[in-house]
Amino acid sequence: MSLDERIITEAILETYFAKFKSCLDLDVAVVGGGPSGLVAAMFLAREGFNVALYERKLSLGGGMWGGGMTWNTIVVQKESVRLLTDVGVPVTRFRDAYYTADAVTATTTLAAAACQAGVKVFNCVSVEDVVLREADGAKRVTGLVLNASPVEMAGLHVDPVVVGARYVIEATGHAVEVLKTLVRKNDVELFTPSGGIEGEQSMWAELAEANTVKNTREVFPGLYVAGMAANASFGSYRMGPIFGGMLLSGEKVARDIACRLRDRHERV
Ligand code: 48F
Repeated sequence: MSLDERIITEAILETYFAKFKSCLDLDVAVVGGGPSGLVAAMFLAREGFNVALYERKLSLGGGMWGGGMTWNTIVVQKESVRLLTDVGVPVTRFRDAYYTADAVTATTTLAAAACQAGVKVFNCVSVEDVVLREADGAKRVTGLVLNASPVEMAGLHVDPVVVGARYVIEATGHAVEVLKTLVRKNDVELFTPSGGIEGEQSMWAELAEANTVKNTREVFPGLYVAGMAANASFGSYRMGPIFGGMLLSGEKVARDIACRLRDRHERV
């Protein structure tokens, strides 16, 4: 077969920008492709919602690749095992309610499951801000401000572009970047005890895991937090290389947002 490099370029341009264009008016925009973001996006896409996931790095998976201290095994507790086995990740019982999985298999399989569910993934894209709108005296997050990660990394002065979303899920992990930007730039009060970002506390795996799921909720109109970002927002502990809470958090945020979207569609 003869090859024309111009057609290869055209194929990339047309296909990529058709995907981008189909995401200008999203049901849900997920920021961060770690375990919580991947699971959330996968469940919402399976429900038929228009879901995009934006990840700063080239690779999806966030902090899951390296297990603990680069030893690439992850631990999950019994109640979250089904979220791995359902997508085909082999899980082994270690002792009592502690189970292990290969970190690379878990990461790649969850990423593949999200893609196959229909999530539109934009890797190498950084979320640098949100879109805010005010109606009837109440502010709401209505979209995301995006830039190419290499632009951000090089510190180039290039303006971003914008997509709209009915709901945004912040799943950026410890950094809780989107919320920090929202609070820094705007006079807003969050649905947290202090009205601001409560901040992450030191290691306490048991409480942290339970609280990750409890803290997975709307933190500002239109903006949900999931995964480690939930504990950083509402103020709880870190948990280290146990990942059940991250997976359950992704499932919970997807369920909550799906309910609200369905309610909205029914009422329209
Ligand atoms: O940190 P990360 O894996 O988030 P998570 O789903 O899981 C946390 C665990 O990995 C671990 C833990 C114990 O289980 O505490 O840390 O809460 O993934 C967050 C992803 O978000 C990306 C980042 O590159 C990472 O892959 N990210 C962060 N900020 C942005 C972003 C941003 N502004 N724009 C796009 N992606």
